[in-house]
Amino acid sequence: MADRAEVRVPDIGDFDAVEVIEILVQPGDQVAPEDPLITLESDKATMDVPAPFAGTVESLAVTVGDQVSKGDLILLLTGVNLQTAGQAPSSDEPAAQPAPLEPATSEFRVVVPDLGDFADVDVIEVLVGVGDAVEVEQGLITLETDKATMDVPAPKAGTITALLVGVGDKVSAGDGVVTLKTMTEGSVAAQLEQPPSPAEAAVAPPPAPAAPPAPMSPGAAVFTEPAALPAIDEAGFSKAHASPSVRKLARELGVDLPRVRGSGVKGRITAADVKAFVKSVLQGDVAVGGGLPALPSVDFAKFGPVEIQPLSRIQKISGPRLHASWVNLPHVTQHDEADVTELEATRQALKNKAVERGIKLTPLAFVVRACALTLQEFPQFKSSLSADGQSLVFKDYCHIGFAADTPNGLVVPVIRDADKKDIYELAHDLGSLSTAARDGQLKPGDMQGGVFTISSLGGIGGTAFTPIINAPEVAILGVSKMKTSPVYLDGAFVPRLILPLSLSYDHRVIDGAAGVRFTTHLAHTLADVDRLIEAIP
Ligand code: CAO
Repeated sequence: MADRAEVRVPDIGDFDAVEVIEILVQPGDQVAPEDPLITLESDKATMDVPAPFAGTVESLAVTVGDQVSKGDLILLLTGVNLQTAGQAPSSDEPAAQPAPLEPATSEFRVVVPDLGDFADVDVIEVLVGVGDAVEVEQGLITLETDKATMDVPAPKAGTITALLVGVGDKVSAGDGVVTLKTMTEGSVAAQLEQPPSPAEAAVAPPPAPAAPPAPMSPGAAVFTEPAALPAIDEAGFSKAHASPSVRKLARELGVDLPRVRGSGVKGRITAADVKAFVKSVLQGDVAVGGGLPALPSVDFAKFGPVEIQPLSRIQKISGPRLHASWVNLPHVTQHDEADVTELEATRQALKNKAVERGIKLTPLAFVVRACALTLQEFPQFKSSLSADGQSLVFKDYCHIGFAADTPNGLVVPVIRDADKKDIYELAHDLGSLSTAARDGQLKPGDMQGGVFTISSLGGIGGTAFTPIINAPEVAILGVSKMKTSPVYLDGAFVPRLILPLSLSYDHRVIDGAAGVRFTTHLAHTLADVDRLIEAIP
């Protein structure tokens, strides 16, 4: 059968036995080149395998849940136009030893998309450098007009080979931004299993270079101008658990992916979820907001010398997240105090023992333990509101995050199963995660899955503050510096060591009475030293 071809898993880098999490086509479906066929998920990434050429799906060789590796058969295509495909057909005979093809690479210019009425727009930031690996949709440069700022995103994943603009340049639609070297279309490229015979190879045309990208539609640029559409949280968008085809759909529809609740495996966002989200917005079920009033832009240099210091990568990521939480979650902060006189005496007594085990026993370990115990009694404080705002998601696990101050900015490593760890194990985890955070060695998994966060400024000072909730969590505990204060006890003032607590909570989920019950319980737990230091069964 001359027009029949096998589509196999392409080279997917270092990954092996990757799970098929979605089949996007059925037998009988007509597919065009680059149409996504299946979605694969490793522990690091979700990727689509696109059709290498047009054809009709004859049969599928994989199902959801299968583990596949490079070279595994995905499906059979019929009606393949071999002239345009530039490839040799598969025969009905079992395939002879195929030589796995190297992924084809191509290099092309990414150009400024159609900017509507704008021309000669200022480049105010270049977000990448030569040699950087970029993801599809990752911002390359930021443009600014007097009305709006927008990122020009990478149309494909690849490596930057040249920068064609610099900060201060003025650009218009069609001007080059960078040159990008890609591995064919999408994150990975599907390839024909059957290589051409030596004779065919001699005459076969070389693989067609990837077509240069069509100028991007205005929808591809991300306007942060106050507008009727919901603003896209770029940092959240790039992290959202969705395949490239779903991301593309979300871009086309202007959907802010972090706001969409994923119904797929492990919370992955599917195309149906994106469409359902759009429907809810149109029906008015989901508020999208109308943008915030812009802040005045001041030319500080008019008043004296200034120095411009770019934000760190972490600041660029955490800033929009903090902002999103602050503007989306109605924060209330409940301040309280815990009497930690006995706790501190016990900690001092245990400190040296801990040092012998290579552990630094700081007050924070006790606070984590007390929070884990209190969260058992108040599970609502480790729940999350569903994206549609209609239900609460209760979690049967207790991974607690803590804010760590690093030279590059704020990060939140997460202690896994904090409720199953004793005080020494918690202190050990705090130490090792803090060190990794400061050395920039945290892995993405070390910062995921938290249900509640603690921000301790107690080692530095302060009496109280208003921590910002690490959304989609619903509460965060701020801890300030303990100090000896006069407390009226049994008819006399006595010196007691007092730890200030500041609990911020999402008032949509937690009401004031629950907030103060939580901090009261937490304060009692911190005073109950025997409970805090008891071994975990
Ligand atoms: N009151 C008084 N002293 C305290 C204290 C408190 N509440 N908490 C800690 N301390 C003391 C510790 O005992 C330690 O003293 P010694 O060295 O004499 O034993 C000292 O302060 C420093 O502690 P540490 O910082 O090494 O350890 P930690 O476990 O308290 O904190 C970490 C670890 C990573 C949370 C901390 O280093 C950090 O980065 N804090 C800043 C967090 C932050 O920036 N939060 C704001 C985020 S925005 O909301």
